[in-house]
Amino acid sequence: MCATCGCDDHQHSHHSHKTVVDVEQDILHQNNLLAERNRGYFEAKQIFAVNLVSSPGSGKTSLLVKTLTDLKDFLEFSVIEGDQQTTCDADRIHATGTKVTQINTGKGCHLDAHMVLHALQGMKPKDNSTLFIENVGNLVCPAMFDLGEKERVVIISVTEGDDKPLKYPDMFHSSTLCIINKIDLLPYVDFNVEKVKANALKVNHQLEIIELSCTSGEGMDKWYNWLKTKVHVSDLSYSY
Ligand SMILES: Nc1nc2c(ncn2[C@@H]2O[C@H](COP(=O)(O)OP(=O)(O)OP(=O)(O)O)[C@@H](O)[C@H]2O)c(=O)[nH]1
Ligand SMILES: [Mg+2]
Repeated sequence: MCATCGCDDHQHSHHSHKTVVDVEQDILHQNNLLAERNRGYFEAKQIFAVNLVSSPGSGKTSLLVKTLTDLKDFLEFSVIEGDQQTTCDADRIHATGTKVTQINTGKGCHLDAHMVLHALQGMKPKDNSTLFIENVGNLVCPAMFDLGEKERVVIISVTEGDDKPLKYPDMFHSSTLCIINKIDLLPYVDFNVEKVKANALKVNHQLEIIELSCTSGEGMDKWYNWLKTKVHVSDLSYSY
């Protein structure tokens, strides 16, 4: 699956277990140092950085497109898009008029702090702005890689099954907000919202949870209020 984070090595490596663990720790250590550098940059420029993570297709880009469209007159945004291939998502963001940089990871199954550092050097987001980083669609590897973000937001959609927080705990454990997306589809799928919430809270007691639908717009106000609180904009009046 991934050429860089070492997740493949567990199954296929001929190295001893110790070597694999050493290599992994080294990669993560290097990543953490660069993540701290990014974090310092964000703090100095008062940039609110959000790392959006989820399985492929849970609605990361849809959430961004709707948010950027609804709030662009009130907040300054920029976006870093992470995908293995294509500029599909960056094109969707660009269409909203928002500054966007695409990172193609090739075989890599996650963004790392170094890639984000490079993207920042090119795009130079404005002071006091909000930066969304859409990670590669993957519920596993991105959990291990701190990008220097202030908040990590995990999206789960109702077509994925309410057991996912238990099966992929690292992602839910390392996130501060969980968005349950596509609630417009609840009548058609076997997905118990109370159960997924209980499962997510089992993994992370402090996780905030918001249910919404990017398609119908239901619940989007709660997400905007979360953003508003985090960005510390006191006199923001929305018109969505
Ligand atoms: N019914 C419904 N469909 C949605 C909703 N949000 C997103 N979708 C659809 O789900 C599909 C995937 O959405 P994306 O926003 O591309 O998902 P993503 O997480 O960015 O996907 P990757 O970048 O490939 O990981 C699209 O066809 C969207 O139209 C929603 O709230 N309800
Ligand atoms: Mg996307």
